[in-house]
Amino acid sequence: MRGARNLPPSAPMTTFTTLVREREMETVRLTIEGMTCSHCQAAVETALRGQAGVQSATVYLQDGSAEVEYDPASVSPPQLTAAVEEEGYAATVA
Ligand SMILES: [Cu+2]
Repeated sequence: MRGARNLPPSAPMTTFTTLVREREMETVRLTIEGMTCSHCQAAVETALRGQAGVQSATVYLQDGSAEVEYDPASVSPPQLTAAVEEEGYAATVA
């Protein structure tokens, strides 16, 4: 058939790297001293969750610990422990 296009051999596939800017979250475990009841637990959780860059914070009353998922570009573990200490509990990076 006249006019049929002569298609070029298929060009090598270009790999388009989809840059899903997934924030690189980090997790840190803190040791927290002084929590005695669920009120303490809630206070520490609120303090941690109130920090910019904190994605999630779970406080374990019985363990005296917390697990915090955070964006290292926004907040650092020393800032997290400082936030807990402002609530009146001793906190260290586990
Ligand atoms: Cu308490």
